[in-house]
Amino acid sequence: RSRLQQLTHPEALPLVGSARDACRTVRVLVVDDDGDSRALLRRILEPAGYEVLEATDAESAMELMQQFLPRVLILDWVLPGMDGPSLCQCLRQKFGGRLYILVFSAIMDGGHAVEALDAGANDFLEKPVSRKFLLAKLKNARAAVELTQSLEDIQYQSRESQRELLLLNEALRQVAAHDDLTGLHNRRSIDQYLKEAWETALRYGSRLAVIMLDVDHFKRVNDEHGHDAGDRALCALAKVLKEHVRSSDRVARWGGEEFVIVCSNSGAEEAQQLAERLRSAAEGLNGDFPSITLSGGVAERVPEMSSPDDLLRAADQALLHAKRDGRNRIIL
Ligand code: GH3
Ligand code: MG
Ligand code: MG
Ligand code: MG
Repeated sequence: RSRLQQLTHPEALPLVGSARDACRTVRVLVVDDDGDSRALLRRILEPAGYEVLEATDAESAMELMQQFLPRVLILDWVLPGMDGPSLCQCLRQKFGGRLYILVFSAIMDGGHAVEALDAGANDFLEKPVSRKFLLAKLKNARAAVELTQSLEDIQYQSRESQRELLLLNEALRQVAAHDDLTGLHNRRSIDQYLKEAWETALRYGSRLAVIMLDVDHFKRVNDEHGHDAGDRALCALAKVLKEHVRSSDRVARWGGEEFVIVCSNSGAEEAQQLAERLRSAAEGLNGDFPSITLSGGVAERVPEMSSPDDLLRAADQALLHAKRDGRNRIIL
């Protein structure tokens, strides 16, 4: 593909420079192969406060468009390489409503004018042009461009506030779903998650298991070492739990020193093995906190159960057994 084809392709090259910067002073791109004609326009436009860019053909025009994003374009209708209508259409397609196109021609009879407007031009000018007439047309162009700019600014701002709102919302959702001390999901979050996992298991007939863990004699741990030391033990435990589970398992702090793990696509035996690994890892933990042990109950969804609560109750029953049987153990 030629350079010109590359540049004029609607999806070619992202815009360089931001559209927002481009319009502080109105930049006008004059596209004309005739040097005298360009010089004349520059002499009129610059003293009137316009920034003038010059191109001699379609290719350099597209290059300058990419680079400087002028908002107003004065386009000579007869150009080498690519004719006025094609360039006009292509510019309109690529830059949309943010570009004001003034077609400039020595033979602007009715037919040409219609052709220019059809190709997407906003207005046209006849050569030779008087200074007054040109500036009047440019004033119009400027007003149109500024209006478009304001609309773009408003759209930009509303997109920005929407984005901020979404981020804030997401942050709030994160805070609402997590436990402050351990960073694990909290009870509300795991409740919701379990409901969804339950529905999925029902729909696909997949297995679903739950582990309920409780720190043994934690009241005693607190009494002997202080509440802060107890907190550090809970945090260390939470970290271990997170590190040991698969990505399809979800760990949550269910209450004070109780944790729940929802194991999707796991049967009772698999969950029991995981619980056992967790129990053993907790037992082996040491650091700047009192040592602890865990009791755990495991349950799997069976057809007799009618809701996630049944599953949780079954895990809680098993946990109770583990406590009664002497703690630091997992019961299925
Ligand atoms: P068991 O083996 O039967 O579970 O005995 P336990 O002492 O662990 O059970 P109990 O439910 O009687 O006591 C739980 C204790 O956990 C009481 C409470 O002070 C402590 N606890 C709950 N939440 C926190 C917490 O966030 N930080 C600390 N440090 N302690 C907590
Ligand atoms: Mg020409
Ligand atoms: Mg407890
Ligand atoms: Mg306990």
